[in-house]
Amino acid sequence: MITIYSDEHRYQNATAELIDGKFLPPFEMPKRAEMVLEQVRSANLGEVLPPEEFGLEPILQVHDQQFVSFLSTAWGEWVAAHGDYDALPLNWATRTMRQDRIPEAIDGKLSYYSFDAGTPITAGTWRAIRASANVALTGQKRVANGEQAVFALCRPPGHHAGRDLYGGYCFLNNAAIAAQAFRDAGAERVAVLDIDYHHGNGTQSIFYDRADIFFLSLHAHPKDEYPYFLGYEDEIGVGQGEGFNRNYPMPWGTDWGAYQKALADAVNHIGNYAPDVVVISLGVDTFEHDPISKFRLKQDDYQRIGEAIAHLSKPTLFVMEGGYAVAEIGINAVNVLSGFEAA
Ligand code: SS9
Ligand code: ZN
Repeated sequence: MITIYSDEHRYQNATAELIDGKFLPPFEMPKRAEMVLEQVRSANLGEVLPPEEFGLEPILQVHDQQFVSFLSTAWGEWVAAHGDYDALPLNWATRTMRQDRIPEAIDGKLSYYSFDAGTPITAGTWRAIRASANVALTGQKRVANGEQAVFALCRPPGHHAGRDLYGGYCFLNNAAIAAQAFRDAGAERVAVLDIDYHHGNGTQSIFYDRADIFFLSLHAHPKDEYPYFLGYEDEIGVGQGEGFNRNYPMPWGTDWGAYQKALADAVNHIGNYAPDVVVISLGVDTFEHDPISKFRLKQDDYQRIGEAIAHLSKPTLFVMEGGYAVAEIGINAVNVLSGFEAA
């Protein structure tokens, strides 16, 4: 299987991350992607190729123009206001406040366009996120041109990012951008299966009213886990999209036994949908030793995930999302891919 990778992810290199009330060294760090690349190489998964440049057009099929423009200028505006520190928002427009005005001050804009304070914008964020989107789009193009499966080794991840919203380490929704690009290249139906530990709230919200892109997510229950405010089972889509969104929220402590059943059900629904292509939001933060998560999947379980996905026999684009047990991310991610290829 071909892997698409760019070094430019290293430009997203935050000083610290606000988590559990503490400023800690970032969990979402460059080493993550480097460890996955290292495992791709040592497992001889296949060729590693650089991304092509696609420009902003495919990004703007999924994201709001003003949001993208905000991402491109946020760092400069922040430095002018506060100096050379990572940019973080501190308050949000929640109940009783207005959401129909976009503030002019950079702090207000960060608040308007974000949903958490754990996603720093740094000097290199814009450069890194464009490269990450190009990695996904290059993988998409390869699959559209006949490759059976491609691994887009994206970093930063994307599945929490909405049309005009960033958070959860995500700015541009790589998987959604790729799914839309498949549609624009002629695919009639696309299924996006999100197996990251966290609900893919961004991807769900982007495609919620559409029948042409079926979104399914297996994740920790939002009553217990981040992002808390989306990912319940009764979110089934709206309007034309009704019936084309499926959530599988699961309790803390979920291991292969329960996970396997949810995965089998999701795969079965995808099979019935008969998509032209499948996009996998590949998070491996479901791992038993992940430092920020509470599922209990083991290394070998990732092979079985790959096998289950392979049974669909569809052209498949794997898009890297989360996974924070840095030493094992590569092993677990590549296990999904080698399980897919062996099936
Ligand atoms: C844990 C807080 C988690 C955000 C995690 C985003 C994961 C993206 N107490 N903060 S895959
Ligand atoms: Zn995650």
